[in-house]
Amino acid sequence: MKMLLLGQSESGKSTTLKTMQMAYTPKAWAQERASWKAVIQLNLIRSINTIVDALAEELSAPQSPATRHSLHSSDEGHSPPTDQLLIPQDRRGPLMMLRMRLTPLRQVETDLKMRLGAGADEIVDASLMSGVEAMMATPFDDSTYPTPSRRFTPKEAVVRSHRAWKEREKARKEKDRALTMRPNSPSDPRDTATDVLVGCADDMSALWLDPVVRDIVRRRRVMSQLGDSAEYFLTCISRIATRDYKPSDNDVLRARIRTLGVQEYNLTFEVYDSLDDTRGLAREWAIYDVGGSRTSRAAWLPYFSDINCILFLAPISAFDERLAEDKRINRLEDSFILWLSICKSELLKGAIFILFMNKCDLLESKINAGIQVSRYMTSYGSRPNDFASFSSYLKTKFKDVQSANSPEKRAFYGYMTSVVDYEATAKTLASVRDGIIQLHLRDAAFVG
Ligand SMILES: Nc1nc2c(ncn2[C@@H]2O[C@H](COP(=O)(O)OP(=O)(O)OP(=O)(O)O)[C@@H](O)[C@H]2O)c(=O)[nH]1
Ligand SMILES: [Mg+2]
Repeated sequence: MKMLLLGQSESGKSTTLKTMQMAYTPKAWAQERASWKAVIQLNLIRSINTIVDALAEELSAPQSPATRHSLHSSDEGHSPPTDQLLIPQDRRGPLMMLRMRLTPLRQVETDLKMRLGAGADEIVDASLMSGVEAMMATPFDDSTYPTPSRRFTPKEAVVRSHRAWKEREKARKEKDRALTMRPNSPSDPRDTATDVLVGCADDMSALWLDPVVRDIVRRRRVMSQLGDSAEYFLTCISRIATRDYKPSDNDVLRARIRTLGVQEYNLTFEVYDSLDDTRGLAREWAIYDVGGSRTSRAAWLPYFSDINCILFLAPISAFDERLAEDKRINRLEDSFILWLSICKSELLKGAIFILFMNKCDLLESKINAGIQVSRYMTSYGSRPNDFASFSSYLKTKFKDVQSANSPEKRAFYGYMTSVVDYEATAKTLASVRDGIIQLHLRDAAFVG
């Protein structure tokens, strides 16, 4: 069975793949889990450095008129209305010191990025720099490229270069193990990232918990620049910034590293129901995980030709967000453009389609926080601003797009998911997998 994971960047494709690895190849996964430590450390450090940047800007910014006024009043001997100060006078010194003590994290961020390769950098807004073609929403459209051929894509190079970080991290872990097996051996002398993190643990917690810093983070909307897992890692500082930290499955599901190109995973299921498995359908799956940004989508087409199943992820919490690679485009709109194009693809007409309307947990939080959907999606009109109404509206919309654009009649299989929830996702995936196998067997019997 061949499955292709599709969807825009940060839709949750790689996270879904990790769930499959955890559920179906647990022994192989146990070997891989530790290699995610560096990614998690980088995710945490990047968040801390971004918060420090915001703090630094506020510390060096000219005082606001209200602040100037209050300082002036203070000069004249009146007590300043400190609630008007962005950073109260008595907190400036301690926060400057805190900032200085966190400086070593800059070098660690650079080093970890070097170690992990290009995927460690999030994509930046390229809309003003690159040509129009590079930023097309669907450069894989059948009509755009007549004859797909994997020979002409740099697949091998891309796969190798992307996998490289995992292989390097695994090799590092092996070396660490050999080193620490020696009697009286100190901890790995090369692991300066962990050393610095451990040294900065208390200051990182102090920064994250500081009410003044919290206020800066809120006012400057820092969390929205940081991706969906930043808060998770920031609330786990004391657990992660320790010398013997070992990533848990939940940590790995939250860890973010961008996928470059197309990655092929051959999963031989260690755990599977035997069903009717005479042809190994339930056992051997090739899964292709792609990079989802607009700059990566031209590489998808060669993988369309002999695929059995498309698992499409649409992060529905992103109704109020814009694409990282092109800030002019609303993310939900981009998901619909992608979905339409995938549905109408002639090359994919024989494939089973599964849709995950993902990040439901984040959608629920946004709606509970009072964010109005209709401000961002005018077609939603005056419908109720609650999770159930909006999610069912979207489900109908995705279904309508599919039935209006598929070259042949095809069943709609749509699921509401939060793929960082392992238990729920594993259950959904199990029923998806059984369904795919049964459909495949039925079609094979029909054809044969
Ligand atoms: N809260 C929450 N976070 C999620 C969910 N799905 C994915 N994430 C997080 O979103 C981030 C991006 O997920 P990825 O799986 O890396 O996204 P991707 O689709 O592979 O992105 P590209 O490789 O850039 O195409 C990760 O930090 C995930 O942990 C979800 O349902 N809820
Ligand atoms: Mg990915």
